[in-house]
Amino acid sequence: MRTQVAIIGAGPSGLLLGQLLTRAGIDNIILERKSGDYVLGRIRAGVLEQGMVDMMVEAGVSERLKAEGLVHDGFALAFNGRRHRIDLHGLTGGKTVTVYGQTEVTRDLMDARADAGAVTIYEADDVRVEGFDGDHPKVTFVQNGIAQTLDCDFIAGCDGFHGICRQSVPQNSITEFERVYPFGWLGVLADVPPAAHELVYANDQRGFALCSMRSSTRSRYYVQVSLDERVEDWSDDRFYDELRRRLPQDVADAVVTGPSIEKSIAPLRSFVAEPMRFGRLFLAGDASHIVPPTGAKGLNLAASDIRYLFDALREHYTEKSNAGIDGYSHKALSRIWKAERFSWWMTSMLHRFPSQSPFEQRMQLAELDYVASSVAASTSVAENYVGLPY
Ligand code: RFL
Ligand code: PHB
Repeated sequence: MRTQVAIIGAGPSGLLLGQLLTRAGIDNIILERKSGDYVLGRIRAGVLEQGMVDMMVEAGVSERLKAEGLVHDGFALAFNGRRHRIDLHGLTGGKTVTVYGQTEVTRDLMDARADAGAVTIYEADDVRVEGFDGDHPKVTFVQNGIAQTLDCDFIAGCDGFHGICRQSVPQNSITEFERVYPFGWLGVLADVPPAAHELVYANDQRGFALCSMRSSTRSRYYVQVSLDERVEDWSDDRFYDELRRRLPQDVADAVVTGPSIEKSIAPLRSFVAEPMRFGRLFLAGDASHIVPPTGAKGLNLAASDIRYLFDALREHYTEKSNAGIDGYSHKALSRIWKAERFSWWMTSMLHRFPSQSPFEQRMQLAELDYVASSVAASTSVAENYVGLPY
């Protein structure tokens, strides 16, 4: 088998890159370890920056996003019995975010790929990437018990945090930076109308809580939990009780309860691997960096990586220039580190840390009070939340 770009992973990064390449006439094959249904079953991100929405338009997959996505002009920070609205639209000269689930993004991209007749090999086992330091990289894998080889010009490692691409790079050519947080998020998805029209991020004595949504009839809620909590110990009733206790009274009163259709605990981590290019292997998305979800940046960073990577590959094939390829890692990382900073800062400001002293708690509240009382500070939050320019 041969293709121009071998893409490892059919998450949002791999599918978006594949769709853009296919539309530009650049041949690509995606290899995915799981089944398509399994990938679609993961409930993850819900907030898209304008830059990501624009890329979905460019990829020709924005019809449902435009019809069903909810445009949000602001969100609320709740703390110490108060609420402060970050007016995204007003503070950024008209920018907004769009609430549209990662599951839907993935579904739209999978459907478009199928329509275009581009190849995705699901349930590909034992995927290995080789020869990327020379001119003839290849990917080997096992399909239905049969060993296969895919020769290619480039390999795009879009295989997420636990993927094999990053792990295939010699240890002395990669540097990793990491912070693991001493808590996780317990998330519930339920077919009930959202408690508030806009997202509410709450800093409470009992821990962080977030009210989010997928549509006017589907809510997504999270509460901070310690890492030894087990999802089996959280009945829906226990979850809603805990959520309500952490929210401002009027929001708590507006929470409509209903059976959860998904419930899971996600650990929180900040992580960056540098660089993102190793000869003819590129890393993109969660394969090269992780942010805690508090800033709603993970999926959006995957999209900005693909912006730079797609432009670089298109330049290589259509303009015979390697400038984009040579600049990819530096360009992507400078945006990534700023999103890492924002996500770390939002996480630090909004969660209860087990080791937190009374002084540190006061510092959190002072920080929130400052954001709420300063247009400059609110503007900084808003411009990061809507997404820094590509
Ligand atoms: P993915 O989605 O992990 O996809 C990687 C794919 O690669 C496959 N794979 C392999 N395939 C072949 N061979 C191998 N050896 C392979 N190893 C792995 C995997 O099966 C998978 O299909 O990475 P990608 O595409 O880079 O996308 C990244 C996003 O999924 C992620 O950043 C976001 O979900 C993060 N995130 C959020 N991001 C936002 O921008 N806004 C949000 O509101 C937001 N909320 C969240 C989140 C992530 C969460 N969790 C559970 C981690 C909320 C949560 C709870
Ligand atoms: C979500 O809806 O899943 C969501 C929204 C905002 C975040 C994180 C997750 O910051």
